[in-house]
Amino acid sequence: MSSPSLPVPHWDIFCRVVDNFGDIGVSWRMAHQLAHEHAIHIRLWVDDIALARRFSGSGHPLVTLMHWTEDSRFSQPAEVVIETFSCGLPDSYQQAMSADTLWLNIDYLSAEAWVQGFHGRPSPQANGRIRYFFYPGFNPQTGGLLREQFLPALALQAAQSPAAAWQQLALPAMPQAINVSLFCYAHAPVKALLTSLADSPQAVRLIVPESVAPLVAQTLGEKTLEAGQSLQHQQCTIVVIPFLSQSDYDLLLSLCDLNFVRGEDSWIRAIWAAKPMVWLPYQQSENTHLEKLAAFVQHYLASANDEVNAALQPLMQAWATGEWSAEHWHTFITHRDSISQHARHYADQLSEQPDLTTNLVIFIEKLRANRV
Ligand code: TRH
Repeated sequence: MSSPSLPVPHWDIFCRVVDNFGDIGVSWRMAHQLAHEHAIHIRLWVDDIALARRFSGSGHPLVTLMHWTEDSRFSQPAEVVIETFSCGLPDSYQQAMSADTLWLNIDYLSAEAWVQGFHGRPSPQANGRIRYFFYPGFNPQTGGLLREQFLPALALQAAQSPAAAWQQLALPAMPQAINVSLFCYAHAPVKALLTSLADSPQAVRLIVPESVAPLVAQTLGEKTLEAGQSLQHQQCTIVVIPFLSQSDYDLLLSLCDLNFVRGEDSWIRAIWAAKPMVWLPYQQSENTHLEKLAAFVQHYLASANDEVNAALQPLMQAWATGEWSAEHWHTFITHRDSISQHARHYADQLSEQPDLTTNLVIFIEKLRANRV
C-alpha cells in the first residue's frame, strides 16, 4: 500500500549521473511528461542535484527534485519506483518497499532485435520483490520512445515563423546557408567535417554547443571558443552557443537542415525534429556501439528509397568510424531534398506508435490488473 500522506498517483524515479547529460536528460523528460500528460506526482531522486536543477528550469508543479545522497532516508516508497539505466535502488528503499510497490528498470535505448525479447521481463530480487525490465525501442514490441504532445506545436513554430524562432535562440536567421548543429563526442572526425564544410559549394552555418566548442577550437588551433563567439572558416561560419534548455534545443533541431546528435536523448529528439540527422552512438568496448548504429541505420532506412539508402548509409557509417571526407558532405548536398523527405516520412511513421510514457502507464495498469 502506498503511504497515505503521499499524493496519489505517486511515482519515484531514481537517476545517477554517470557522465554527460543523457541520464538526467532522459530522466527529466520522462518525469516531466508523466506529470504533465498523465497527472502523476513524481519525486525525481538525482545524485547530481545541480545538474538536475539546470535541466528542470522552472520545473513542474507535480515534480519534486530530491537530492539522492548516502544520507537520504526512504521511509515512504511510492506505488511505482523507476530505476533509470540500472542505477540501482538504495538498500533502505528496497527494505521499505511493500508487496504492492511496482519496481521497473528503464534501460538504455537500442534498435537491436534482442530488445523486444527482454522488454517487460520480470526479474526476482533479493528483497523478495520483482524488478521488471522496461526497454525503450523502435517497434510496438518494446516500450517505445519519449515523445511529448507539445512537439507538433514546436515543429509548426519552426516551420511557420523561423525568423522569430531563431531569435528565441538568440541567433539571426540565415536562410541562404545550410544550417547544421553539431553535438558529438571527442572521437568524432571533427577535423574532417570542418574541412569538408570549409570547401562546401554552398555556405554553411555550423552551430556548436559550448560543451563541444573545445573540440572545435582544438581542431582549428584556437586557444578557446566560447559561447557567443563566431569564426569564419572559408565557406563555413562557426557559431558557439550556450547550453540551451531542452525545449530550446528541440527548437534548434527543428530549425536546422542537418543535425549531428549523439548518445541517448538528442538522438531521438533529432528524429522528432524530422530533419536529416547523423547519430554518433556512445563509444563502447569491442565496437558494440557500431552494432547499435547498424541496427538503427537498418531501421531508419527500411522505408527509404534507393537514392536515400545509397547516400545515408555510408554517411552515417563514416561519421561513427572516423572516415568522414568531403565526399560525404557532397553526397548530403546532392541528395538533400530526398534525405529531408525521408526524415519527415520516418518521423511521421514512427509517431504512429504510442510514446514511452503512455506505454509505461499501460504497463503498470496491466501489472496491477494481473495482481488482483
Ligand atoms: O550527453 P550525452 O552524451 O549522454 C550520454 C548518453 O545518454 C549515453 O548513452 C550514456 O551512456 C551517457 O550519457 C551516460 O547525450 P544525450 O543522450 O543526447 O544527452 C544530451 C542531453 O542534453 C539531451 O537531453 C539534450 C540535452 N541538451 C540540452 O538540453 N541543451 C543543449 O544545448 C544540448 C547540446 C543538449
